[in-house]
Amino acid sequence: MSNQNGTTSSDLREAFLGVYSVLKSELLNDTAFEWTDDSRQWVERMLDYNVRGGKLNRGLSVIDSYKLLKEGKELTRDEVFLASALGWCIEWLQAYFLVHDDIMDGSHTRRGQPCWFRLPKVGLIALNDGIILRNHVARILKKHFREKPYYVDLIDLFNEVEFQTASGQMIDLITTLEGEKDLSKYSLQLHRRIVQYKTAYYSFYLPVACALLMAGENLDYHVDVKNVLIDMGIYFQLQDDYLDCFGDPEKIGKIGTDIEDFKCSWLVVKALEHCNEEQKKILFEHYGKADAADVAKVKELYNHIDLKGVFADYEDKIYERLTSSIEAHPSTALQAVLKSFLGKIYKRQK
Ligand code: DMA
Ligand code: MG
Ligand code: MG
Ligand code: MG
Repeated sequence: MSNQNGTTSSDLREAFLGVYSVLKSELLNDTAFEWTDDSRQWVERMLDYNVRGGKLNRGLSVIDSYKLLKEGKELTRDEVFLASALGWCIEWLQAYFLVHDDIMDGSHTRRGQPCWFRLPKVGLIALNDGIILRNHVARILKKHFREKPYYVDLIDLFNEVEFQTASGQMIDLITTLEGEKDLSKYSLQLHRRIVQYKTAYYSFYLPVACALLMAGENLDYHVDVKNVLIDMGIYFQLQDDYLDCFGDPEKIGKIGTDIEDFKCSWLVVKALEHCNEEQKKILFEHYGKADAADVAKVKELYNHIDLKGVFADYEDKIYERLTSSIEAHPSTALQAVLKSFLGKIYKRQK
């Protein structure tokens, strides 16, 4: 994804990538485990496959945000390392969620390659790999932040956000249960609840909260920043829902499964709003079926009612609304943090 504000200079990006190698090597030499060549190779391959290779937006946002909070003051090497390590903790956490999400969603590809669990040698070992990824976060935090005054707050932050995300995943999944497939229960309100929990906290609030803690701030005083970030996260997941159906798989690196999976996607909620009775029947008949012909019917209907146009209008409105809430914020440093986030996702294609 392009960084329209150019806030992460290429050397910060390079420093960030360098920290990955340091963290990986520490984890592969963790003395709490008696390593063998096999086990070390497994973890290394698992990390390179699942942690690297995303857009790294969430991870890079921590340094970006920290730098903006410091209002342009040059960061020390130590600060760059620590902000990068926190950024990587978010990337690790996300890798854990995605490895499990792809199993639960029955997905085939992720980041332009087969989902980890689809590899013949991996299969359901991927479940345990997910748990290891989550444990790595705690180990990175312990190694590098144990002596910091904000260590307890960091641990608590990661725990809270993990709980919120897992709860969001739960409601995303239980709304699709076989035998209870009833489109009429799908509403914008339900959609908002799902995406706020499954995406917004870990993708948007977490990076900024990490930067704030590193800068010595008390998160209780930043509820308004949190609210704007959650709205931005909801907008981001709405784009994810849109791209699941209309995005270019080459660009987004994954093939959508929301229609097959009977997901409470923003698209189906909006379709229900714009359909006449006859079109609704088509939707009820074909939504949530694995067959390509059923999926095609649903997509044809989406085109018929011009959901792309509905989305484009909505996107403009959200952008305006978010911009004005950002501009209402008293701190210019925090305004810059929030604007940088918004600039990175507005009209994204991947
Ligand atoms: C993603 O929801 C949420 C988490 C916590 C991974 P999703 O299934 O829509 O994501 P994707 O489209 O990337 O599979
Ligand atoms: Mg998924
Ligand atoms: Mg999912
Ligand atoms: Mg999706």
